[in-house]
This record gives sequence, structure tokens and C-alpha cells, in this order.
Amino acid sequence: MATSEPEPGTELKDSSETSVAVPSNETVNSEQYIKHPLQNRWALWYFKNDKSKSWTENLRLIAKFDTVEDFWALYNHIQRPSKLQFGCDYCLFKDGIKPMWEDELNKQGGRWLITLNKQQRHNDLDRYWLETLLCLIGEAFNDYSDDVCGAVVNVRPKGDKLSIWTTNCQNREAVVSIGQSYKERLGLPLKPVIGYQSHDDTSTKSGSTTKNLYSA
Ligand code: MGP
Repeated sequence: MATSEPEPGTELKDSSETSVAVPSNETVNSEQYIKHPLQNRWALWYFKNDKSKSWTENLRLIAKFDTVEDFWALYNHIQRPSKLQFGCDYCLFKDGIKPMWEDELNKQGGRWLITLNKQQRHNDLDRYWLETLLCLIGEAFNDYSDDVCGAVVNVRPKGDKLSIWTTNCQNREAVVSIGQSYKERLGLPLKPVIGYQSHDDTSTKSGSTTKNLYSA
């Protein structure tokens, strides 16, 4: 049934002749237009392995965002990790922190590392990465979210890797709690355990493995 709508912002008379202000559409719907702010502003980086360039030159900033809506717009616009070429990475870091060991806020830090087997590229990689992103932007680590610097996904022929980087590997309580929550959020089984390694050890390693400072 058609009803005649008053113009936004006009006045209506009710039965007792009292004037009732009808708010404009702008006021009524303003909630729809205000984007939902995130606690932090985040930067998404992309790494493409071009052997003619240095590691740092291969790292590109894609975009920054600080609202839920802008996160989804960006996420929906870009390739899922499983569709990237071997050797590529995505990194999501707090604005102001570069996704590299050398950054002041990473220097003393380390990462929780999850290594996937080859089958997991099809079964788990994309949903684990999305869950990792949601953990970060949703500040899922409670009191310890301030310790989080960012997260990385590495797409590699030998098996893909996901990691959450934290700012100081000496902050045992924070690091361990973040690792436990991360595992829970991904729905990983208790075994195998995941390991946390300092960037210092990773960047100076001589063999193929780095010792775990903590496990969860
Ligand atoms: P990688 O991309 O983290 O892992 O590091 P990948 O390709 O699986 O190799 P693996 O050694 O773990 O088996 C590959 C190489 O990229 C490192 O050996 C460094 O040369 C370089 N690299 C990686 N990171 C994260 C950094 C960084 O933060 N700073 C600099 N300068 N180089 C880095």
C-alpha cells in the first residue's frame, strides 16, 4: 500500500495538533554512513620475488585502512594467497611499522610461525590467512595486542608459512599468550606445537631451521 512520506525535515501535526519534528533522512540513517573504526590503522604490503632486485625493493605498500568497511573493500579486491605466485608474500602491519626485521619495533622481536604442508594450500591457507587478519584488526589478543606488530603469509613451493610478528621476544607472558590465542583462533589441534623464533636468530641462521624460544 502506498503511503505518502513527508519530505525529510518537515513538520507533521499529530491528532492533538502538537507539532512533531520528523528528522531528516540524514539523521535517521547516519549510522549507515559512519564507517566502523578499527583500533589501529593498518598497512597491507605485497612482496614479489624479482631476482633482479633487492629484498627491500621487492616489498610494496598496497594500501592503508582504519575501518572495517575499508578492510573488506581491500580484502575483496585482492587475490587470495593460494592464487599468488610462488615467492610472493602479503604482510599486514600496524601503520608505521615496516614488515622487516630491521624496523625499530621488530628488531627485538620474533614470530609465531605456522608451516603448512602442500595440501593445505587448497584446504587451509586462505581461511587461516583471513582468520589471521581478523585477529589483528579485531585486536584479538586482549591485553597483549599492543605487542603485535603484524602478520605475514609466505607462498612457497616447499610449503606456505603464516606468522604473527611481535615486538619483543623477552615479553614471555605476552608472546606465549598471543601464540595460544592464535592457535585457538585458527582451530589448530594441540599437537603439533607451533614455535616462536626471534628475528635475530632467523636472520642469522646458518641451517634450514631456527631454534624455538617458545612453543604453544
Ligand atoms: P623469507 O622470505 O622469510 O623465507 O626469507 P623463505 O623464502 O621461505 O626462505 P627461508 O630462508 O626461510 O627458507 C628469505 C630471504 O629473504 C631471507 O633469507 C632474507 O635474505 C630475505 N628477508 C626476509 N625477511 C623477512 C627479511 C627482512 O625482514 N629484512 C631483510 N633485509 N631481508 C629479509
